[in-house]
Amino acid sequence: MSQTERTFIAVKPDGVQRGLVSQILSRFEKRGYKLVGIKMLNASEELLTQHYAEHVGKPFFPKMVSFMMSGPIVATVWEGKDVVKQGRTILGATNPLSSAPGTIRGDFGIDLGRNVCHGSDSVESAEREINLWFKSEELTSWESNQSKWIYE
Ligand code: DGI
Repeated sequence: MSQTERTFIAVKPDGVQRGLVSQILSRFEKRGYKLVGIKMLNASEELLTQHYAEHVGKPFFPKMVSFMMSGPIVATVWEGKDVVKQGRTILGATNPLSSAPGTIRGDFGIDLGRNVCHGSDSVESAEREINLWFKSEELTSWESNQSKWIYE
């Protein structure tokens, strides 16, 4: 499996407001994944409509977009073997009440509309989301000195 697989992970406005940014990102770092892009931004309605295109028209959509615009988001890109699937596991189930303890949402969330973080759900979504949130020059390519201690 490729060690250059990438995923898009975002700390939503509730995670930023609650001071959870470093705790969320450190779970990915400690697991051994490599951070290749990071920025803090206020997302526009246009960006969020593109990001959540599959949910446009659903009853919860307007409230979700206004929540996502209620404060800054920390957008990140992580690289490593199986990072898309493992990222979703680290985040936990979409609804925090169904998330296992030990996952981010299971440890830090209660309500579905305040689930703290976002993670791409497939390699294809990851590519789409990374291109949506980041310009190519905002992503870095670097060799981690730890990689030989993480990968056999
Ligand atoms: O990829 P996920 O964030 O795990 O889940 P998703 O793509 O199905 O939904 C995107 C976000 O939309 C999710 O993190 C929270 C919100 N959402 C999804 N379904 C509902 C919802 N919010 C409300 N209020 N009600 C829903 O049924």
